[in-house]
Amino acid sequence: MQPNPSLRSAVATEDVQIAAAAHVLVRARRVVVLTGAGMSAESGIPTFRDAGGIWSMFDPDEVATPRAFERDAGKVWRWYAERRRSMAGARPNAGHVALAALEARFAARGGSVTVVTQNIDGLHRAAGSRNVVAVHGDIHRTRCFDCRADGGEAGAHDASTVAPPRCPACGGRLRPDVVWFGEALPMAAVGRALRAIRACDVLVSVGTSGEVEPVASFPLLALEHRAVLIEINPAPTPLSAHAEHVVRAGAATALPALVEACA
Ligand code: BV8
Ligand code: ZN
Repeated sequence: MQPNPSLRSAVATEDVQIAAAAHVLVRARRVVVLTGAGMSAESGIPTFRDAGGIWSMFDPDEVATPRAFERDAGKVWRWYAERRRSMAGARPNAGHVALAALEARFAARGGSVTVVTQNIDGLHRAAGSRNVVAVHGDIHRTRCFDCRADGGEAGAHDASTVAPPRCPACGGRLRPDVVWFGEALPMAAVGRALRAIRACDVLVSVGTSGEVEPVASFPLLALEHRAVLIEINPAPTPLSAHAEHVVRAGAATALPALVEACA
């Protein structure tokens, strides 16, 4: 008699979940790891939609849309400057470091690991990951709201400005180089991400609620191309039902264990 699936999943401890996921991952050649804010939670950077998250304290329509910037550019600039200040001490956690090690290991055997991240904190690159596609931009960079010219490092301006600095090319206002609601994602980044997703054998979704489009549909695209989906998240998401393997744990514990199990 087959064990009751809900009973089986209820008793499947984290170790069993990790072993099952590793069994698939170790046989893959091309892997995509899709990360969201939960990836950086154990680096001390708040998520958006968990209890007490960023959107429980701020209204995205007030600080994360082009309209918000047109309405009050100073308020948006200061909000991002405060977020940069609050993440200044954040360091890559063991999950980021494990992904960088996984990329090196797969490259050494002719495979690939591509990190497609919604995070704007730069922690994957800081951990040593090289093949990183930041589809929602980079909080540490600026560009011109008016002519889109590169505005350089954001930190260079933070100390003195309460209003957005001026664009060196056209005199317009600089903005954070991130993707706001209602804005298209950078085409080059999306192109790179979609190529990797269409070609991957395994997609590991880590620390994302799967609520923000178009990224929320990326794992389904991988499934359409016959990839195996693994989800690492302490909480269920709309993706969980589509995942062949689920690890109900935090990124900083699950990823090192998973990478270790693939050694
Ligand atoms: C677009 C800015 C079209 C950067 C962000 C109505 C009007 C306008 C647009 C729309 C609309 N309805 C729908 C849309 C589309 C909209 C959208 O999807 N809205 C949703 C909310 C309904 N999408 C867009 O607007 C996108 N653009 O569609 O453009 C277009 C096309 C052509 C031409 C013009 C326009 C742009 C989306 C990007 C928005 N930018 N942020 C910033 O300031 O950070 S959104 C924000 O959400 C962040 O980027 C974030 O990365 C992203 C996704 O959130 P998550 O990363 O998943 O984080 P979340 O907090 O939600 O979840 C955390 C998870 O981690 C949880 O599951 C938790 O359980 C887990 N977790 C917690 N701890 C841990 C953990 N996991 C592992 N380990 C742990 N320790
Ligand atoms: Zn300009």
